[in-house]
Amino acid sequence: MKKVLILGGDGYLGWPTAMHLAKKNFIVHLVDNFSKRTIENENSITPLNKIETMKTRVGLWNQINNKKKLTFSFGDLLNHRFIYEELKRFKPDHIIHYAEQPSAPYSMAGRSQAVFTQKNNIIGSLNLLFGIKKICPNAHLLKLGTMGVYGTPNIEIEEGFLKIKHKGRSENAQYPMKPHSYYHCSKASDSVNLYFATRTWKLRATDLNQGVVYGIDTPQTVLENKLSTSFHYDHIFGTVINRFMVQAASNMPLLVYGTGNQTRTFLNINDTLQCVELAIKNPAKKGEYKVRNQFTEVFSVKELALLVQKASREIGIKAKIRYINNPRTEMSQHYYKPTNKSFLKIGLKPKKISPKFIINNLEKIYKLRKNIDKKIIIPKIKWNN
Ligand code: USQ
Repeated sequence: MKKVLILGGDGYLGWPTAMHLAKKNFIVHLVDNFSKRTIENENSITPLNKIETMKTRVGLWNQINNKKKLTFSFGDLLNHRFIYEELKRFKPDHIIHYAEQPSAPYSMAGRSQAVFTQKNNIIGSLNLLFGIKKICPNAHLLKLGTMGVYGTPNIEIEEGFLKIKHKGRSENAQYPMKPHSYYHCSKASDSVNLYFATRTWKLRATDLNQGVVYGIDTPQTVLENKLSTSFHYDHIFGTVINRFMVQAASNMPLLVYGTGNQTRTFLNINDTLQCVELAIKNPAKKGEYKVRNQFTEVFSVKELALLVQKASREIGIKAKIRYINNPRTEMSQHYYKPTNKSFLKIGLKPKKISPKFIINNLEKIYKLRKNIDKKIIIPKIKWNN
């Protein structure tokens, strides 16, 4: 059985990925430093549903699945000795690296948040690369990247590279990066470092340039309430579709930033699991830096608000849409044409967003509505403050 090390195992994606891969007969070990929980505490943010400690969740999973046990270590990638020890002890075949500060607004809150984000993400990943080189150079690294590294260019978005011709000569260059925030800049730096490590040390790495994830449940999180994953709707960690659904369920207007014509890529949390499994089964070769754009659909923010509004009406919720001044600096009108052909080629079957999906999620959120704290919904962080 293949061994998978999941860094960032306590998070929105890390925890469901761990259960999914354990179910698929991988031996899974998780690592986390709980830095997201620290940021939650510092900002008085709680996820919609109470999230059990890692110890409780791992213990419960192991009780239910006697033969597919998970293990967990507490530790920080900024401590290179810790991650070296983990690699030595566990000897992973694949390493899924989610262990980064994931919020664009948090990274734009001020100097110390921007510095924390870049130090945590870039140096943590660099320590990991040195660890892999020293201890397990044949392990396959799957690094969670972001579609936001590309920005919104006026040409089609390819997967990681762009063939350019200049003064009669040509080059396959890393795709030009124009990140949306200091968080997205940290992912851009990671991508440069990853590509360098595969060229120089012949490591094997896949950069998963993921779009905006939405959804609450996976087949494993619904087995028991205490196996839930952290679903955020606040202005720091909440992503747009999840926020719109919570706003509708709590009788608040759907808050569209700016004109709502800004367009992004999206995917269901279950498709994150599908993509990660496909990327493991189709690994990068030795010395290869493979980039896969990980999304299933493209929408403008306004289209999403209208989708959530329409589905809400089907169950008697009269959600309003409110266009507010955009707290971010982003293009309000732009060309946007990204490809996700590399995942489609290896078998991705997209679960597209549907009114039924939105209604199911709204009903679940409605049951938890007493937990909704409206104070943490209004955006407070401005890109330009
Ligand atoms: N937006 C609204 N209203 C809201 C929240 C967001 O109109 O209440 C708009 C934003 O202006 C933005 C878009 O929705 O144009 C997406 O914002 P988001 O907060 O859902 O997503 P973002 O900040 O881009 O970051 C999220 C994850 C990040 C991941 C990224 C993928 O937090 O970890 O890397 O999605 S991507 O957007 O493709 O870069």
